[in-house]
Amino acid sequence: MPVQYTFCRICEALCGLEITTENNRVISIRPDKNNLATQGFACQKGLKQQHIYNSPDRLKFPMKRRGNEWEQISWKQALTEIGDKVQSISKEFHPNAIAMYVGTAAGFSTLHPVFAQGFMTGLGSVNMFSSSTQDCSNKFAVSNEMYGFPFIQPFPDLANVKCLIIVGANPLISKWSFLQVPDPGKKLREITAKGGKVYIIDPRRTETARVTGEHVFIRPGTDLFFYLSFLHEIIHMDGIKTAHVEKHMTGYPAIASLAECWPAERTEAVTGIAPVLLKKMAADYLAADGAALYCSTGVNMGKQGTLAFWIQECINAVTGNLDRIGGTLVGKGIIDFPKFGKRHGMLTRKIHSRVGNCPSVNDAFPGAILADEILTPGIQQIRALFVTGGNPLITMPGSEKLKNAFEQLDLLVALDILPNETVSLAHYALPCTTPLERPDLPFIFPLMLGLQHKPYLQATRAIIEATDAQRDESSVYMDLCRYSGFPIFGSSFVQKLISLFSGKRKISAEIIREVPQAGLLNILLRICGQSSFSRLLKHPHGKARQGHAADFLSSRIVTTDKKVHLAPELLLKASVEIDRQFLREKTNAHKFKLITKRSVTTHNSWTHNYEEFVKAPEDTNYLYISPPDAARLNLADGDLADVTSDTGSVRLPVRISEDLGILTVALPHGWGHQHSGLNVAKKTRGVNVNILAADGPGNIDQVSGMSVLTGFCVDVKRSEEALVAGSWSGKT
Ligand SMILES: Nc1nc2c(c(=O)[nH]1)N[C@H]1C(S)=C(S)[C@@H](COP(=O)(O)OP(=O)(O)OC[C@H]3O[C@@H](n4cnc5c(=O)[nH]c(N)nc54)[C@H](O)[C@@H]3O)O[C@H]1N2
Ligand SMILES: Nc1nc2c(c(=O)[nH]1)N[C@H]1C(S)=C(S)[C@@H](COP(=O)(O)OP(=O)(O)OC[C@H]3O[C@@H](n4cnc5c(=O)[nH]c(N)nc54)[C@H](O)[C@@H]3O)O[C@H]1N2
Ligand code: SF4
Ligand SMILES: [Mo]
Repeated sequence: MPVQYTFCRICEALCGLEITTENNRVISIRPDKNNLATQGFACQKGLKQQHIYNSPDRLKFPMKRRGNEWEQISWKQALTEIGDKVQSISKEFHPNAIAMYVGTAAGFSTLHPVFAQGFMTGLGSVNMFSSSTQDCSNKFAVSNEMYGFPFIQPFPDLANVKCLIIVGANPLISKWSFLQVPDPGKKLREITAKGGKVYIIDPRRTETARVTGEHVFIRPGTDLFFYLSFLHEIIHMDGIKTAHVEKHMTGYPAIASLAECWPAERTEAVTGIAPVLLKKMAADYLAADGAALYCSTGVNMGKQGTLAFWIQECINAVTGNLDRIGGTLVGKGIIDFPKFGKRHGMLTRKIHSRVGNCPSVNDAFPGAILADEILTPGIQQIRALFVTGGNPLITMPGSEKLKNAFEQLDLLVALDILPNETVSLAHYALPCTTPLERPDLPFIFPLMLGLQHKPYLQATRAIIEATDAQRDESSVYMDLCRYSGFPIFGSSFVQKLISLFSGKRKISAEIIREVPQAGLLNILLRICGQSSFSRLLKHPHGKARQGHAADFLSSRIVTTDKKVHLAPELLLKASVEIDRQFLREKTNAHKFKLITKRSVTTHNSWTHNYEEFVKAPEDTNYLYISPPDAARLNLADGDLADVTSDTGSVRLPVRISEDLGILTVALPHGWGHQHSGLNVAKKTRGVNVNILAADGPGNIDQVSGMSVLTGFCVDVKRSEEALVAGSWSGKT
């Protein structure tokens, strides 16, 4: 049976896979021991992904919904009807009346997000939304201000770091974010085995904290105050590399004066971190020959995610740890992307939304205003929405309002592989190929930003062919442009050229066009000065690239004065909120706060349709609560609790866990599948946590548009409803 090598495109670890196929079917998936970077590491999701794709629920043909009934239609009918509707809405109202939401799965393909953007550019609509404002826009917004381009993201040099402080990340489960690190547990153990220090700052004693390092509890949503005190203590410990700061940075006095009011003794009241412990961490950080602070979604999704990340980056910079071996490094992609992007004005456009006047980040608006953009009357009111590789109904805040808004759309089109909750409300579902059915390169972070522990490049061909009418998204967007009467990227030349080289495929009675994906990936590689796609395929386990170097400050920073801007005006202006936030935290100190929690086999909202991943008792999400809090509320394991926020209320069973801090409850997201076309997931009992999260322009981070999905206040009480035969009503 033929064996092929590829890499997984579900999460950022991009694990090398060895896949055996027979008659165009995947027989087995094993980790590729010889993959240059991932060396035999892979997780259950990656190794069993074929079962998710082979589900009888898989979208196979374009589908049109009439009421609750779905009808199979031809591509021609789908494209004609959608194209006509796009044209009429655009003409009658405004191109901005047509919007798009790009989900995470789109980001894991090279061509999908490019062609999705090409469709929107061709259409002339600025109403782009993406999952970034649910996980990381704060990082893009800060980097744009400090380093001159959003896609400059320093990452810890794990091979050499001597003191690593991880804040709000759980790499053992998530496999890191903004850095490709397969087998994170091994990497972390290697740091401590060599005598290095690892601290994990998290409201929950996580799986990562169990592997190695010292766990430090923090009250959710207070990371900014931890960082401010850390900076304060470092200044008082004489830890600033003054000459280095003067040479490479501007704005130091402003951040020093900001940190001055926040000694560890003051912030303990909200963070719960004892001053002696915080000072010990700061001392360890300064003493280390190479140290790094790293944060991820636990910080990003909090109310102060932007300011917190800003201060983190300032600390790494002023202590001389930014751009040094053993500190944080700035990777190199296959092209100098910041320089290229800056020259071509990419991703730095500053536009504001119609509702709430919110700024765009990376040319996308905050997801949390999408419902209001649909519901607020006006010529540019959103009337049509394309959802591509995402499931906003489950993953965005204010799910109930969003559902109501989606139901009012004149046109909702979803490009997906499965009939998720968003698809259930769509007028048209367009079936797409899975990662195993398309050729590809690693996604944008490793490819263009060099966010890789070990730099290498890999290409893959399609492992199997699509069996039914599924198409890759770039082909679908090319056709959507054609039928909507405008060229992709607004360029007739590009549209004609790609069409000229497009192949043809027969599906049932129709002939459809296929974009030359490998050819386009080849052009991308060649423009970036790399060897061809077919040559790269000759390295099935990846091809090594040059190692990382500490040459960012000396030669690659793209601010106009070539210096790191420690105190950008935009962030300083936002910092006036800090005092008020501190008071709010103090006032709310007696309330429960809700945090996030991921598990190995669930990936956001979309791997719940495979029996093995959701076998009872893992057929629901649970509310994790500490033993003292559970005792106080008279809750035993399995009892039902009602969790209520200002926005909504959910009911679910509790699991008592020693790992939670006091007044902290953890609630996994991605559940609430009872109304989808996913026949396995549908039977699961979990609830959608985002019913509790608030949407709207007043509830987002004003600089980055980030939704607040962790660290917000909730009320928890024992439910009056008894658990009957393992079921409950879910939403209260
Ligand atoms: N409360 C709370 N909310 C959260 C989070 C949290 O921690 N807590 N996490 C947030 C995070 S980090 C993120 S990134 C967002 C994710 O938000 P989304 O991107 O909206 O959600 P996903 O569940 O990842 O949806 C991915 C969809 O893509 C489909 N898909 C998979 N592969 C392909 C493909 O190759 N092509 C196409 N066309 N579709 C494909 C899947 O079937 C699924 O429907 O959610 C966020 N929401
Ligand atoms: N198995 C699995 N892997 C995934 C995903 C998945 O859903 N499942 N999703 C993928 C995606 S899209 C992303 S973006 C990445 C995310 O990768 P990570 O950012 O590592 O995400 P999490 O595992 O949710 O880790 C966040 C941590 O922050 C903690 N936390 C919550 N609130 C706070 C807070 O206020 N302060 C602090 N200091 N900590 C807090 C949580 O307890 C948790 O341990 O993971 C990716 N990998
Ligand atoms: S960790 Fe799992 S899901 Fe992520 S890339 Fe590796 S195999 Fe795929
Ligand atoms: Mo994410």
